[in-house]
Amino acid sequence: MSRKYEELYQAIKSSSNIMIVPHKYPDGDALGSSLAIYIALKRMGKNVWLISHTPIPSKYAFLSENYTFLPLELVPSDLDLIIGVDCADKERLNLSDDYLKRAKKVVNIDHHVTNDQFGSINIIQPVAATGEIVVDIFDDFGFEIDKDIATCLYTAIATDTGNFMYSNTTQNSFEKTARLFNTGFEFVDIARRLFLEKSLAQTRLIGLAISKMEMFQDEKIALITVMKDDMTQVGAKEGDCETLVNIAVDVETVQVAIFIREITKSFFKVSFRSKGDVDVAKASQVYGGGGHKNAAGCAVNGDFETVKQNVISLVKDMFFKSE
Ligand SMILES: [Mn+2]
Repeated sequence: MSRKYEELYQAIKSSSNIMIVPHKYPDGDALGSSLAIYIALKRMGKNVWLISHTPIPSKYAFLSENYTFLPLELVPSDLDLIIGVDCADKERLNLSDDYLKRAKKVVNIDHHVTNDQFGSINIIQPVAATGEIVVDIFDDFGFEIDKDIATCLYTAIATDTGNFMYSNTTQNSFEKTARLFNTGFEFVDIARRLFLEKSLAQTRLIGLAISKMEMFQDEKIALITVMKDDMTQVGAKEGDCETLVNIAVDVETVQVAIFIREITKSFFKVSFRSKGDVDVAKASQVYGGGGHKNAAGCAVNGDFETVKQNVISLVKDMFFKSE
């Protein structure tokens, strides 16, 4: 056992009351990894509270069918251990210094290289998903990984690697996932839920949005817009917009996809996706937004036509000026 793992093992062993905290606005990795730890600690006979600062996205509701993510207020104050999961920094852990002082120790399990080491025990490994670290820890500790835990950890790794298609995917991602298969977890069913299934409203919204998609710059720029009326027409909810910009960037000629969503008549959310070296984070920064090279976003004020023209001009000038 490595020194870090030994420290964690001892901390768990000597604790009775443990709180597990995924980052706010939790994704599949944060939810799957924290739920896996919750199940394992419960089985050890610990008193465990699993919290979430913000609602669980409906896509992941199946994970918590038999478990509840509590609001922070329902956790008793005498904690021995707080375990932050998939939180790149203290801000994402979202607990005040006073709150953290309630616990004897704070554990920080995460995979972001930028992690600010907020814990008293920091287990940070630069892998694709926190789920990969959890598989490693459980195997090292000799904790049994059964169907339920495997479902959680597969969800964690598969979602953070974009179904094993993002550039962060490594041999380790596959190995840690492959290791889960001897549990007989419902792989096909879970994969379908995570990567194929959509609500009817979402499916209709995709149809509507694609029918209105506009192309610019020899079909290298695609623009998809969704107005409030479109959402109402198909009965879509906010989360139903998620995949639209990815559909646009998957058009083979497209290098930059832009997605504009009307929030109010004079306020719009804009998402960018790109392929290869086109760094759309630069475009979102012009409007005070952020993101990564191939996926970024920002919010823009103005009337729709002005916002649309400005965003398209920005992308043309920034990435296609020489053409
Ligand atoms: Mn993650």
